[in-house]
Amino acid sequence: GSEIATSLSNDTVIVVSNRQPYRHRYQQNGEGESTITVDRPTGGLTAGLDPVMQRLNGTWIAWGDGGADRDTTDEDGKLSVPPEDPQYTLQRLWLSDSDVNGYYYGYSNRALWPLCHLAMGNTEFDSEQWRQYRAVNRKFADQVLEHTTDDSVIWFQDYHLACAPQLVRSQCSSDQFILHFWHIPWPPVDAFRACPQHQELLEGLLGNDLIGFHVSQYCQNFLECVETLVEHADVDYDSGRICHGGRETVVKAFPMGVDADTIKRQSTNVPESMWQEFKNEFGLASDLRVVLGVDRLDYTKGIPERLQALEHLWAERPEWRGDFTYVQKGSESRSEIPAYQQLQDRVSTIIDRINARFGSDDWQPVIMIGEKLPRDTLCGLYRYSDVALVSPLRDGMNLVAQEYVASQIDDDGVLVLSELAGSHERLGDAVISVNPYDTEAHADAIEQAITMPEAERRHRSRRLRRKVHNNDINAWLHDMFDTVDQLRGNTGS
Ligand code: GDG
Repeated sequence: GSEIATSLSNDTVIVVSNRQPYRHRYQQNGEGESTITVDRPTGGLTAGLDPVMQRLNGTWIAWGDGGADRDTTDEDGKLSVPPEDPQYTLQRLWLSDSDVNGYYYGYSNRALWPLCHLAMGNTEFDSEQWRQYRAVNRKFADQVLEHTTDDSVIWFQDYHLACAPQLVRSQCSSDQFILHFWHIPWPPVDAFRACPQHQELLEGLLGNDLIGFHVSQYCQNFLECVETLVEHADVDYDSGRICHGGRETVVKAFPMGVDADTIKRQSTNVPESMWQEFKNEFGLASDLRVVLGVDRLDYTKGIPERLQALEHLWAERPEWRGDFTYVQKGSESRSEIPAYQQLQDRVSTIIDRINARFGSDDWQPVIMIGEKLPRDTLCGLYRYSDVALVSPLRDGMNLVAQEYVASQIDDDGVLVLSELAGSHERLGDAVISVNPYDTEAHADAIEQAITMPEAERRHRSRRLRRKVHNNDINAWLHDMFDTVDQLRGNTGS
């Protein structure tokens, strides 16, 4: 890998996230004995950041979950990782069931997640959950302070930790640099002000020296929230600088990328025979075309809207019945929360209806795959599918769209992408754009994708792949750490 931020010396970087990069699990073997296995980081941020942390020998603080996690760490929750070749410290933080219910399934995912995605109907503001959210943020902040040295760079991840930066800031000197990457959208001020805790959330985040969002619109929204809702804050929109309480916070867009080279290699290594086996396993005829969707089962991903567009297409244009099957790779997510159970039920109902309405003895219109697939199988699915449908109603970035592009080593797949996903900002001019709420236009877009001539598919795919490779996860990390260097007064390299 290439060098990142040469001015960062060893032991200075502290990453703080809800999810940990290595998770231990007990597993029963054939003889009924239990052994401990470790889950490696897969995909997205953890996979991109893990090699950087290995080089920098830093510390990663995260929620440690379950008995096997406890049994693999020392008394203080410390573990050197990767387990077989220790390079940096994983500091696990223990939470009670009540903490997890209040902080994670409560305030994070019933208040902040729907609020930031403008799903106001799913938003609950519960003051007890808020207290638990703040208390858990305090626990994270205390752990950070335990590990902080004079020149630490402390990097918070995401919406689970909005209060922690200010809690850390108020107890350490200004030599430490605190940054935060917010992985989901930031809502416009008119929506955000509905949150009873808006003031504390903004003040928590203003403990950071730098806040990153995926796209400039979220930065703009955040700056407007600060200007409107925080007293005595000066906002400069052009530079993204906020002055408050004698300190400065910079807000900047860092559109996240994927590990494009690894995805390319993985999809190259998947033989055509694997694809035939996959089709056999799921009862798909060998000459049937496949249209693909890959999502967590989340109400922000626009899955019912996508299924309705497909239903509309098969109803209005029967010539497409039997031409392709839609494969929905949908992993269950946050099932403890009623809105997620409702979404799962709704998706199943629509799929059953479509299959009953159009299916025949030798063709099933929609197939649902619930199990988590290994990374290389997923890359194979991306590579050999004819079309991918990515139709969120709102999405911070959406990495599936970029992963699909990076897997198109034969340059023949077509991506239909929602205008409401962050990734549309970069990929928009080479995909088929869609407003997922407009069922007829959505159906037209799917038809356009399945009928696109080969020359146009190749042309678009090459352009998309270039964008995704030029703006991969390493470019993102570089960009972020370069900005940290500049703001700390180093020129970096
Ligand atoms: C949040 C923001 C932002 C899915 N199924 C399987 C599997 N996946 C992997 C995908 C992809 C990841 O899950 C999903 O990432 P997304 O970006 O699409 O969506 P969120 O989970 O909502 O992520 C989002 C992201 O944070 C990063 O900032 O882009 O906007 O909402 O990597 O590949 N991976 C495997 N098997 C599966 O079955 N191995």
